[in-house]
Amino acid sequence: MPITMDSLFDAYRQRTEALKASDNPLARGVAVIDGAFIPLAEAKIPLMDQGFLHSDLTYDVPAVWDGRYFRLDDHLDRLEASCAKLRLRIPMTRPALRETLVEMVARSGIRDAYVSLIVTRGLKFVREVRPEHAVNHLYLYAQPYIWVMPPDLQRTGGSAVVTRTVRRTPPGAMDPTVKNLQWGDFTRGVIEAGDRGAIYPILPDGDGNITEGSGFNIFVVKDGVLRTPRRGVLEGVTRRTVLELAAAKGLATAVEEVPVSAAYDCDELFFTTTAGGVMPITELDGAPVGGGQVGPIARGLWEAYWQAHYDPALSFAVEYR
Ligand code: PDG
Repeated sequence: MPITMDSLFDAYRQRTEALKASDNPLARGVAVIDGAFIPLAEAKIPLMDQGFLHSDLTYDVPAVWDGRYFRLDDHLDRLEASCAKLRLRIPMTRPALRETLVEMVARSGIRDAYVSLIVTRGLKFVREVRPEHAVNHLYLYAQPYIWVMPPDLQRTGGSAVVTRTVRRTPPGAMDPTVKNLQWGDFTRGVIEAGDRGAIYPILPDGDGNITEGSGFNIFVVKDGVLRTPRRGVLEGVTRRTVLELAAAKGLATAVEEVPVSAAYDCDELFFTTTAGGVMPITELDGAPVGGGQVGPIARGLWEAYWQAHYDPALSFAVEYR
């Protein structure tokens, strides 16, 4: 049976209701602190953690869908690469980390999870310690799946603006391929979008191109060709999945500079993130995108994206107890 929005969201709603009825103390979220699995609401960070004091950290977010981790190793590869760029080390071996991530989700009983791994410098500031001597901290948690775009809005598509008051932090100042929580530019973007009657901000780079938005990559579709910005963005795992799925459908794709004007002159526009998948945008700066309805390419990729979550080459099942 091919996946449709109706079938996917109906099955998801049933799993969510079962989770809400659960009396498992970890069902509303779980964190791993010093090797112990505790309810997320009770998890704390030490005030002196430099991740908190100076945002000296990197993180990654894989997801579990319908009881299956999706592209976990791709997320762990990206986290390792991010750590290397910041001279951080994950204080756990890869097999132990993988096992803990599976165990954490299994214990919670959460079938559809947003999973976060955060690596911080630790308790010593960079002025006090050389990176090779720092004792880095690792925080792990899982919570019920987060939708950057709520399911019902995915049916009609969301609204966005190209921001006028803020640009994306330039790569020379902060490397956006290192997933980070320095969200000052995105936060300003979200506030501006709300002020202008829209939901999502698209941040330009200040040189006439678009980059990304508050937690998602951006695709523009024109005459059947998909384009997504090359520079100034996180190299999203969802973006990569969509590029692969599009190529498998025989669609042309390009990762390159995408001028702001291309966003205003496109047939379809959509965003991608682990926290919500393929998110169609049908209104930009108050005007309809394409015909103002979710387009066929976005819809086809939406279906292929969720179908891919059952592909054993990309996902594996968590064994719940
Ligand atoms: N760009 C940025 C700045 C992101 O934070 C994310 C993911 C992406 C692109 C897409 O990457 P990927 O396809 O690998 O997920 N960010 C979401 C944010 C969630 C939220 O709550 O806004 C994530 O961390 O899942």
